[in-house]
Amino acid sequence: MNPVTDTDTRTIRGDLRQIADLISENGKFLLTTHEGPDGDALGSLLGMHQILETLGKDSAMFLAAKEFPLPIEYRHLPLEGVFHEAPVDLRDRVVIFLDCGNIDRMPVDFLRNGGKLVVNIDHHHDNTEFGSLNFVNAHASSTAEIIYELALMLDVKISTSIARALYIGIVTDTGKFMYDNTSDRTLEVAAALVRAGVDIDDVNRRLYESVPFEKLRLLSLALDKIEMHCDGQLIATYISA
Ligand SMILES: [Mn+2]
Repeated sequence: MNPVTDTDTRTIRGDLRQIADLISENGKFLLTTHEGPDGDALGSLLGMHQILETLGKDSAMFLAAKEFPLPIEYRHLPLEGVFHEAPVDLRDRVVIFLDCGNIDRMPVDFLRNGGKLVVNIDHHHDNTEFGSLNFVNAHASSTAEIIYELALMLDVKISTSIARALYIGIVTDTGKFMYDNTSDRTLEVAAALVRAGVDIDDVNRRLYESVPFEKLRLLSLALDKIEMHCDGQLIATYISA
């Protein structure tokens, strides 16, 4: 089998409408994402949580305690309410994994089999479809972009706060709209989020321009030791304690 063809024909797996219906039919949710969460993981988590709350659902977010404190660029996100343990009514909750290509990226047993059902929403082409219900769109720039489409299906008005969370997911996973996963649809979604009130200058400053002094020092140590190999095809460096 030609792996390229196989990937091409399976870039969209599952039906987002089914997930929208499942959300409409259920009242309680527990959301999570992969360990070592990045901007898309956290933005999707927070955006989805707020979308569910807008629908009047009971939504809880889970991240392991070891993830805190988050990297400095994400500390401004309103994640104070995140659970670090299983909620007592876990059996009644639909567990939704966001941006998680395989279930081992969130190695917490109760999330796998403690809830009512596992839903998996992601954009990694190699997603293992571990959920009872899966939606994987490898064309999407980010999970946040998929969550925006889901919000449209659910008729949720995008508040500035939802927009900001989803925008952070998109801007980080596209390398500020520079990677080739940035599609015309990605830019349309980003434009809609800006219309919903995202302050892109503020987001940019918090994500990219508030570099701690210690991080700059580390960078300077690394740059100080760069070596060129293979006629300039490879530049390497190292940091030692
Ligand atoms: Mn992602």
